[in-house]
Amino acid sequence: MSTPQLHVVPPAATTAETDPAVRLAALRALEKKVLWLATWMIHHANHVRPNRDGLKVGGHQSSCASMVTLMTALYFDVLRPSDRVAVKPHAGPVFHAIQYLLGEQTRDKLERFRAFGGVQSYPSRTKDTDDVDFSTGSVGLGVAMTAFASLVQDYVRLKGLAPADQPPGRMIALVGDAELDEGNIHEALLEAWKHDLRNLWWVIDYNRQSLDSIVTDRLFHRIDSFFDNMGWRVVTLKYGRRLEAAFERPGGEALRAWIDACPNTLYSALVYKGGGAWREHLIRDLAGVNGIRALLDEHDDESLAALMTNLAGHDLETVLDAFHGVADDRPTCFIAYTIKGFGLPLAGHKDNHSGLMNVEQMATFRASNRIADGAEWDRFAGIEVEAGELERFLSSVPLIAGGRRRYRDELLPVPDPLPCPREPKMSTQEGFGRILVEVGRKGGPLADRIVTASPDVTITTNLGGWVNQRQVFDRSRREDVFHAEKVVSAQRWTMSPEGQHVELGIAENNLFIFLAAAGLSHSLFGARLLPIGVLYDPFIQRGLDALNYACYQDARFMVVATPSGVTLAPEGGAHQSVGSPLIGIAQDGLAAFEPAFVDELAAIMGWAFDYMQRDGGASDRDWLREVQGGSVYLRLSTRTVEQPERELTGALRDAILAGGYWLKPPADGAELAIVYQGAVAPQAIAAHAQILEDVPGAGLLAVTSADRLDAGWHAAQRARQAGMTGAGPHVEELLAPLAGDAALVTVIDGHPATLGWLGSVFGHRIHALGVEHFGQSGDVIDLHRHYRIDEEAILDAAAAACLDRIRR
Ligand SMILES: Cc1ncc(C[n+]2csc(CCOP(=O)(O)OP(=O)(O)O)c2C)c(N)n1
Ligand SMILES: [Mg+2]
Repeated sequence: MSTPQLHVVPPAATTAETDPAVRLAALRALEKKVLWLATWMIHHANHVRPNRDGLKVGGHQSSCASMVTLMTALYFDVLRPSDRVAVKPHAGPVFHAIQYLLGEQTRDKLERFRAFGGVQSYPSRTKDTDDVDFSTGSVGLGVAMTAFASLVQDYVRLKGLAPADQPPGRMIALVGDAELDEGNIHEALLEAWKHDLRNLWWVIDYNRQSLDSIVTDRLFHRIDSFFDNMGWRVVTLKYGRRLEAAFERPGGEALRAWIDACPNTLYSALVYKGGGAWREHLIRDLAGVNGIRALLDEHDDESLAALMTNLAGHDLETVLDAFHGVADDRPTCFIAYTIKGFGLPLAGHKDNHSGLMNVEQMATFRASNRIADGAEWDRFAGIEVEAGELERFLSSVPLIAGGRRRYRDELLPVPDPLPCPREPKMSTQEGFGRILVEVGRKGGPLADRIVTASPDVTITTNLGGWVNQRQVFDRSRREDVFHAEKVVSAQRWTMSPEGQHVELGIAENNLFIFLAAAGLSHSLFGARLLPIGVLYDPFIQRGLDALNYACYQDARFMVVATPSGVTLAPEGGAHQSVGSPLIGIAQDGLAAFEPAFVDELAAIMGWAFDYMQRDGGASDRDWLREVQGGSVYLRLSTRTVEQPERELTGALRDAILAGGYWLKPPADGAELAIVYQGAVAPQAIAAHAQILEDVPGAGLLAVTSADRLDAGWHAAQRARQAGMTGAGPHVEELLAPLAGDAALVTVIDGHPATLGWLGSVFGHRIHALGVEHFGQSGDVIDLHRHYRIDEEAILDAAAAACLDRIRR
């Protein structure tokens, strides 16, 4: 097994300032300033800015204070342009204060923290305008994102896709300690170990507080050991320099032992109560220890409190030394002991998570920061270092030295049309696998930039052919032992840096976070990838928050979910998806399709590869995201379906992409139409043929995307409200030939509400068939009958619709 050499990140460069004392003084001043600005930003939003709706604006002054030292050290000194950081969501104001000091954020936005158009509640790549690398908010996801970003960085670097002059960066998560309760972090940790990831730092803000309470004392040992188990270096930053010096004095060992043994709850309570309380407890417990009395006598209450809270996570020099001390690419976890609310009167109180300083507390804090009235936003007010010197220091910060950190890459041409396999009968799942194999066989830039990934369902989703052709990605080269031993198998998987398939363990969260990272590769690493994630449709829900997270960051990817619905029949019960078409409609940033035929699928995939690369920026006029682009969800099936013999005309292709077309057009003024989406096409076709005997003008509408039809309809309505009278949505065009009082019988292997809304477009009567209950095992015939989505059910609904019309 050989491991190709990735460049190791060189030891972190420090700021250009060479005099360590000057540098430290500048960093100390900035640390103080950052705490002030973050605290003030939240205070201003809650107590100064007019409040129009009576709701508490909120913000997390204590969570911010906890991270100020760590983030000051990183952003103003340790980070380099290639590094990427996921900031703990509740430290958003700290991040934006730093950006403001670096000249990357405006005062106006800070003043509008959590207001419309201002700084977002939690760091957002898409909604904030400063240099957010990864969005955070739903705790745990940003942390995992750094692991998959590291994987993607390796992927593009080992293939030589990243710009040659760009050194590798460290993917850094600033983690709240309670975030470690989120299972997705542990899933990611295991996957990171399997992929032997490098250049990954997780900095844990170990303030031993969550939202509700103080975390258990024993947690530290667990944290330490599970990172250690995964091969990470663990650097524990426990005590600051002042406390370490005190431990060297007579009685120091006893003092250390006392703090080490102090329960988190008591430590927090004493932090909150202050010097007098520390003194009382130390006298009670250590009075007889030689040296303690002298130590207490030398400190007044204020300096005793400062000493006892001198944890390493608030000790700038210790933090800097620790970060600069890591010079290799081994994944490293820094456990930094901190105090939630450090430096604020909220410090240590167990209820401080949502606590806000009151006006009096703020006045005292302002005085201690020497900030005059009206100078609250002044970058240099109250700072002890001379402004010019600080300005010079700021302009030499390595992170901003290279300019813009959002990269671009060229667009990949998409063959038009994509190759489409021709068989009399096929399933969309089979079609998908074969289209991909054909794309791979033709080769070229598009094929080379496709990266597939699957959570252990590569073979069962028909991706095996593509993987045989393009092989599995791994940082190391590993032969396929079964193949080498001449064991017959349809799969031949050699692993190497050239491979284009990322095989993941069975954790759908990881799949979606991988797609988030790979789908941002153009922006993060300057190398465009076209990621395709393949999973079983029902398990989208397992990773739904991560899917939402990926879309929220505007990552670009294709999700292929197959098989789906009750049509996967014998697999049965819990494996059947009901609500996923509604997810497809509701999920922002994701265009959802459910084709019935493989030629439709090929057209959609060709469009999707282009759509995934569009980057026209968001605009009010682009409600369908035609210019902006987005990600794509394909809901496919294992059901073998007779394929239509046809060549797609341009008009038909456009209709497929807009969401639907008449497979059998209705007569003008027709009183009935059958409308289907996806794998139920055969029974819709059969029922329609029968209905024609009684209702000769009835139409048969093929919906390829309820999502696009719905989005187009809403977009057109909004456009018309805005005065653009010519805006006509595709769905109106489709339904226009029908009589005003016509009935629509809709059918889908999924929730009936997916198509039920079609009745609202022109007020047509609707009979919506679909699945509303948990599935069970059976064959397709039994299950379609049971859930009333078979031919008979369609005929019954059509008959009811016609009777209904007569009765009216
Ligand atoms: C998935 C998710 N669940 C719940 C929350 C609500 N929440 C926000 S912060 C938090 C606790 C954070 O504690 P920790 O990570 O230790 O950060 P600290 O505030 O102590 O710095 C919770 C439960 C959330 N943001 N995301
Ligand atoms: Mg915490």
